[in-house]
Amino acid sequence: MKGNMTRGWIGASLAAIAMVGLGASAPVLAQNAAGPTSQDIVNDASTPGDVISYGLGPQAQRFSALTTLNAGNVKKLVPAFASSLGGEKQRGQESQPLVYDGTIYVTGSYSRVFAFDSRTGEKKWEYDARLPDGIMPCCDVVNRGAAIHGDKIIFATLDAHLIALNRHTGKVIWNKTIADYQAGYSATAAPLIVNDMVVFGNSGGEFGITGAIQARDVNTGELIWERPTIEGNIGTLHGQPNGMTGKLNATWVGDQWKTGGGATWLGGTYDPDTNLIYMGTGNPGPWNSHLRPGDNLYTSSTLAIDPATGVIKWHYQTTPHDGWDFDGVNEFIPFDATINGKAMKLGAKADRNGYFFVLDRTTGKFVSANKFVLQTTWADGYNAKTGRPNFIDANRPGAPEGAEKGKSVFASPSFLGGKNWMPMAYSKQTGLFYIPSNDWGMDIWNEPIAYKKGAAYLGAEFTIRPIAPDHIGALRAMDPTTGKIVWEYKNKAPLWGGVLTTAGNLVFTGTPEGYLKAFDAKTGEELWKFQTGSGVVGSPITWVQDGEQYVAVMSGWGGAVPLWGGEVAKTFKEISQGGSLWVFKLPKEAAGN
Ligand SMILES: [Ca+2]
Ligand SMILES: [Ca+2]
Repeated sequence: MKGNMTRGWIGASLAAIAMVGLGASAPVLAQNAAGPTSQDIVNDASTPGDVISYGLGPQAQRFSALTTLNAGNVKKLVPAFASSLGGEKQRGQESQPLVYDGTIYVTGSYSRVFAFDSRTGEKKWEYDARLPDGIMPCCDVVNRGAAIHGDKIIFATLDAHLIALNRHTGKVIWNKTIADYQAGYSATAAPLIVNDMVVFGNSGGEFGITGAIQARDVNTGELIWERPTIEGNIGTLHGQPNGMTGKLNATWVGDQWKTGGGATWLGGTYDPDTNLIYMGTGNPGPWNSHLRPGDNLYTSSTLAIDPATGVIKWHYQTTPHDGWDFDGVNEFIPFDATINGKAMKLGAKADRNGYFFVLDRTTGKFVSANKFVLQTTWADGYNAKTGRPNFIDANRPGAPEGAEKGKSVFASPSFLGGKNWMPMAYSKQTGLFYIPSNDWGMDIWNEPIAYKKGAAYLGAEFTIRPIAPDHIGALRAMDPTTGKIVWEYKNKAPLWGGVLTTAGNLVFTGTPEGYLKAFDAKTGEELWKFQTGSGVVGSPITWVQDGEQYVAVMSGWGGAVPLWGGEVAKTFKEISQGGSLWVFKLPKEAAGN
């Protein structure tokens, strides 16, 4: 993994998708012409007729209170329609659909957005971003989803733009450059709407970029505040300096904070109860940890941010001084539970490093960390008092000597993570988190590296390896009050799709083998599956339409695994690419039995 690792195949494919004409305008329905407000988005989880946020609510619990479709009748769930994204190039479809006012909005690979009729699947419009040559996404040309607000659909592009489209026509309302793609920046996360602002993160942690969170006016795209995630950088508010992130050189040596990584590439969640935005941060740069002594704040952390100012209210670092590419970007999901007889406002995160964290979401105070994967070689649990990992020093990849590579170690999880980007779900009915996890390790060794603008900044090489004979993927139900795994479903290929849970005692997730599957939320029993024709790496949703309950998910195999899978690639070598929105429903006559 040296030099520019993606330029070849990205560059070759871009000419082919230069511009597809915009579709015809859809008719505007007068009663919903104004569109969703920020308050509607806060209430998204309690309005089952639409899905207007990434995660079914800004807390991103991915929990639906609907019970029409349930463990008793899910066998009667049938396809309603499928809509193809088309295009010569397909690759990973990691998007979560939105549904509003008779339209399903999805983002596709190569920074595309589609609007489909939610009853017939007919395409209303398509928008294709005009991507330049030389974009540098590390891990496939994916996008995780759009945001909706008022008359706008807002999404981020692989060349680090944020674009607002008219949701009725697909025409551009505003288009802002958020960072310099030639320095390695890109963007793939679904934006978050908070108080009429678009809050979003950047990608590029493998290129020595500086992670940052931006908040922009949803109506104009103008920057309101920016908060860099690396100590030593200065934030802004309304164009004025607004204080340094952390303290200069407290956890970084010399000028290393200028190329320190900490990309915020998965976006964040918002909790109206504490009025905090929670953003995860990626790995420090370079991967070779011997080149950057210190904890390297605020990489591999969860940050709690004041939405009004962008100031960091608290932080918790899941992997101090990371040496394995354990990005800490995973979603931090607010939930309430009683622990040791005390009702608490909590948040949980299943980290790439293999541990499931529960924190006090008001203060960031450490509550617990429990393993959710088979093996963690790099640490043996966490110190309950300090909240720091008990490192196993012998299992950190060694320092290079001169031009020689350092000592190779076997590390588990692999850098692809005990859990990667794919979002988990929390059921208010069972009190369990459902984690799409993977059991795998890697040989990893360090090499010398120097920063060069727009070039990979790793100083490490690796080979991914399986660690179990029968599976890599494992969907696991975690009790956050005990840290125990209640059930697990093992999958041969790595799991790479998001999870949905419902009050109908159901858990949905997709597999690379092409299935959307439904499980009993209490027991893990597999109840239903449907073959979509390509790997499912998107996030499912559910809603009510015309008195019937619907489920939708994107199908289209890709993402980081086929690019970096190494020895585990044999578990998915037969899987075809694709690019389709699949929509299912429980017919009225099948409900209630
Ligand atoms: Ca809703
Ligand atoms: Ca990374």
